[in-house]
Amino acid sequence: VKHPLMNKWTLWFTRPPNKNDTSWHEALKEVVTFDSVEEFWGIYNNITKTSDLALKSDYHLFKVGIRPEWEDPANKHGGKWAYQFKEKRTIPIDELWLHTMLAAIGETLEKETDHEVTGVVVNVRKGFYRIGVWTRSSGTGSQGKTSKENRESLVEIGRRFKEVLKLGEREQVEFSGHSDSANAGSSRAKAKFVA
Ligand code: M7G
Repeated sequence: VKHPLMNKWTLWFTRPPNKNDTSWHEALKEVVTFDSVEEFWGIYNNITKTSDLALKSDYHLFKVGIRPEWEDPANKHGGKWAYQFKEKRTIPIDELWLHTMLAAIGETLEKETDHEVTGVVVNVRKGFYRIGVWTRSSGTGSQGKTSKENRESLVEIGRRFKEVLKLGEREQVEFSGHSDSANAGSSRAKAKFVA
């Protein structure tokens, strides 16, 4: 028996860029699409652990049909909640990323009536690992919601994400809009809100 997921998901991988790359998009590859719990574990058990990936690699797990890029129609008005783990040697990144993926495919990152989450990402960088949750909107109002209601939905996602990562009271996840990231030329743009 297969236990179906609420949504179909696609796993993507960004390999470290090389000098012949002409754009960011070239390093991004679609890996596999699945829609059951059993398929998820089959894939998870057969791919390289995040802790074994080379620097500048990423995994992206997105709802089918949505590319893990700012330019995708589902992301272009959106943003992301993110947290950077700087103690690379001691933090259990494989477990944290697994829990983030399980929360995504189990649909526990948001209220059932919200349809904000487009995907989750882990970045392997020189001084840190970063885990992110991408959303369709960025707090300016969407899907018939006022900007206040929209921000409340996003902050609820931030709270839930923080629980998944088991962060303490003093730690904060930060939300930033992708258009800010694109303009800043980096995803370390100024946070619009925190949770
Ligand atoms: P990052 O991997 O999000 O964070 O962005 P980092 O700065 O900690 O490595 C790194 C760079 O990758 C950005 O400055 C962009 O050049 C490129 N990049 C990342 N993303 C997610 C996108 C994207 O969605 N679209 C485009 N065009 N470039 C991106």
